[in-house]
Amino acid sequence: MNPKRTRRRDFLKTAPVVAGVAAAAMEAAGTQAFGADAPASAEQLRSYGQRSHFVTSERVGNIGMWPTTLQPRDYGFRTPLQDLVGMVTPASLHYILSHGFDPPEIDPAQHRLLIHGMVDRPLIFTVDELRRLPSVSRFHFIECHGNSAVSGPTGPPRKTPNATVQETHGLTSCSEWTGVPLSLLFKEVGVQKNATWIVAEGADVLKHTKSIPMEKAMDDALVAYGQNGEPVRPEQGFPLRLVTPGWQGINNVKWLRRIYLTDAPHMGNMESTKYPSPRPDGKSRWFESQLGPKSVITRPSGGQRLTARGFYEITGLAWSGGGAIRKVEVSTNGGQTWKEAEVQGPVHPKAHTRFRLAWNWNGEECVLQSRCTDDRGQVQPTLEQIGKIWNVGMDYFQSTSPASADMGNFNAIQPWKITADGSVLNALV
Ligand SMILES: Nc1nc2c(c(=O)[nH]1)N[C@H]1C(S)=C(S)[C@@H](COP(=O)(O)O)O[C@H]1N2
Ligand SMILES: [Mo]
Repeated sequence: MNPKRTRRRDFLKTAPVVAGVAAAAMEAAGTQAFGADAPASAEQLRSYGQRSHFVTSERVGNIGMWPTTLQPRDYGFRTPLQDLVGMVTPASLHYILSHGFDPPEIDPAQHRLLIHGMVDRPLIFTVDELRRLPSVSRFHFIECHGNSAVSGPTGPPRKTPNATVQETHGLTSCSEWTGVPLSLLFKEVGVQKNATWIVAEGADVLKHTKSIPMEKAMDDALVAYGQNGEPVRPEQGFPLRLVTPGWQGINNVKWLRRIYLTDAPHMGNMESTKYPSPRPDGKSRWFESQLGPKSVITRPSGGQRLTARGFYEITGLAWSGGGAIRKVEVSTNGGQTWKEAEVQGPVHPKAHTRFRLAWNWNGEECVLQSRCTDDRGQVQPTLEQIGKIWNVGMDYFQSTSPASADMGNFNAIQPWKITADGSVLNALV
């Protein structure tokens, strides 16, 4: 007999229990829902759709406020990964990291992109002119390199037992980006031989700038005007943003208005002060731009509760700045043994990839975790392995010192502990 079938049938034995719980929960939710906000009018829904007003999943801004003196706004807003299905993040739930500022108000008809510096023909493009050029659409994640590491108000989420996956991993999102390859624009302006770096600048208050090596710019960078089938959202850089697939979020300059070609990195504000995050082994972290392989179980995850023993689908997301996800393994016993999870299509390079594994919870305490491998053979490390590379012990990860709170490119395997009463807790540190 097909072993897969047998397993599925075993799970179905427990189905009545699951269904019973669900029916009761639905009834409770239904009663409450009548008190919720009034739904949008049918007319409003026809002109531009909204989700059902019963759906309340939202971004949470909990990194802390900085710089408070200029504009008191949360520094970052995290994506509710626990509520997402599939591999696309709705644009309205894409995480936001704008260094504490509201998006600038930009009229796309007035907006210009200037490309100059070491070029034969400096050029200015309108958004309409860019839209006339050959375009590409590609799925890519954008992840802040501080994801899973930077502090929240209660300290680094990695050492907070009741942290949710939104808090531990919510600074990554995945969209279909549409735009013009930067290499094509560079053909138009004529790149000079000595131009080895580009400096991209945004139109925001801080004039965010980032130096990027020419090699990356020519490889797969995009000047994007589209996100998930519509114009890029204001918080994500409307009307133009740079997309640097698989590289630290900071390179994906929003409200893009200028690209300067030069022969050395520019060392702008963000790249020379907040972002080099010195490693504990004393090495600087300048231009360590590509993000490593990373995955996390989003269901069940921190703060959720298993209501009864029996069947659950374990599901989550995997991604790598190095390429496409080739394999995801899941352990339900704290890493003693691993099973290969089903990698669910579509699988795109440098994009979130959904995985899932059928699981039967026997009601006992256990630890769930996932580990991914990309198509370069890079494997997601454990916390212990990261400690070895950085030459620190586990006590380093316990500490709340600013240096350790700021560590970048943190891609450790994330364990979730299921307690006997079904609670799900962060078990990383
Ligand atoms: N112009 C501009 N671009 C920016 C930023 C910014 O503050 N201003 N933040 C950067 C950082 S640190 C990150 S992680 C990503 C976040 O992109 P998102 O807000 O679309 O998620 O944008 C990058 N691009
Ligand atoms: Mo970032």
